[in-house]
Amino acid sequence: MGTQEKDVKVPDHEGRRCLLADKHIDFIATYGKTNNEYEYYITEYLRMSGVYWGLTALDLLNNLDRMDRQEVLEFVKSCQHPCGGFGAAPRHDPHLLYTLSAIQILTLYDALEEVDTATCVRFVKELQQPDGSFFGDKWGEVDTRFSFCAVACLSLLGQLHAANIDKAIEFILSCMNFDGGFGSQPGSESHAGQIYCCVGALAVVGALYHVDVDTLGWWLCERQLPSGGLNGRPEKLPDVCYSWWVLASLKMIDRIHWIDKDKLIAFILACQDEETGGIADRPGDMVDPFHTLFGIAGLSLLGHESIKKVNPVFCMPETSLTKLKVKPILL
Ligand code: GRG
Ligand code: ZN
Repeated sequence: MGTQEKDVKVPDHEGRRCLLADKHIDFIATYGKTNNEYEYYITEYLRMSGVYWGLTALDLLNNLDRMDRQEVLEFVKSCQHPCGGFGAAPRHDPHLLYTLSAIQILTLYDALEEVDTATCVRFVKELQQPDGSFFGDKWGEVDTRFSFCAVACLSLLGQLHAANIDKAIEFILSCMNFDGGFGSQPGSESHAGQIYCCVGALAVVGALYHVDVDTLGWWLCERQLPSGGLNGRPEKLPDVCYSWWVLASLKMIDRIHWIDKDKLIAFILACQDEETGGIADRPGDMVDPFHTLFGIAGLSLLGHESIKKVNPVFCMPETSLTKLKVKPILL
C-alpha cells in the first residue's frame, strides 16, 4: 500500500480567477495602517524584511510610488548600527538577514549612497568563518541562508571580492546531498528554501556549473502536487512561497519548463483573498505580505504579462538591477 500524498483541493472556480493586482496593491500599501495592528506589532522582529517584501511586490506591480520613499529611507537608516549591519527595526541587533533586506530596499530606491556601505561590507566580511560559511550575526549560527545573504549583499554593493569566494563556494558544496539538493548545513536534509539560497549564491559567484542539473531539476519538479502547488520537500503540503523557492531555482538551472505552468498559475491565483487582497500560503488561509510577494514573483517567472520581470536570484525587478556591475551567471 502506497502512502497517501499530502495535498489540498483547489475549488475549480477559484483556480480560474485572474490576478487581483489592484487589491494586492491596496493590501500592501495599507498593511500595518488599517485593521491588522496586532499582527503588525507582533512581526516587529522581522520588519526590515517585511518592508522589502511589500516594496518588491508593489514594484513588480508597477506601484512602488504607493509608499513614501523618504519615510522608508529614514526607517532603513535608523536600523543601521555603527558596525555596519542592519537590524529588523530600530534598536534591534544587526543580522545578515535584515542587512540583505536593507540593501535590497536601498537598491530598489537607487539610494545606496544614503548609508555607510563601506562598514556594511566589513560587517558582512567579518562574519565569514575559516571553513567558508557565514555566521548570521555575532551569536554564531551557521546556515546556507546566511551564505546567500552575504554574497547577495556584497554583489549588490559591488564588493564581492571582499569575502573569500573560493571558501564560500567550498562550504556551499559541502551542503550538497546525493539527491542533488542542498540543506542548511553539511549533512542536513535537502529543502527547497535552502536550495534557492545555495543555487542563488552559486549563481552570484558564477559557480553554478557545480550543480548536478538533472538530479536537482528532477527533485525540484517532483515538488509539484496534483493540486498544482509546490511543496518544500517530500510529504509536505503545498505552499505558495515554494512557487518562489522552487521556481526560481529551476529558472537558475534553466529547467523551469519541467513544471506544469498552468496548474501552478491556477494554484497561486486560488490563494488570493478576493475581499481583502493579498495571497495566502494555501487556498482559504490568511493572507500576508510574505506569501503575497512570493506568489506575485512566482507568477512573474511564469510569464504573467501585467507583472514586471523578476530576477530569479535577487527576487527584485530586473529594472532595479541595471546598475549591478557583476551580474549573476545562470545556466
Ligand atoms: C531575497 C527572497 C530572498 C531571500 C533571502 C532568508 C532567505 C534569503 C531565504 C530563505 C529560504 C528558506 C529557508 C525558505 C523557507 C521558508 C519556509 C516556508 C520554511 C518553513 O519550512 P518548514 O520545513 O515547512 O517548517 P514546510 O513547508 O516544509 O512544511
Ligand atoms: Zn510559505
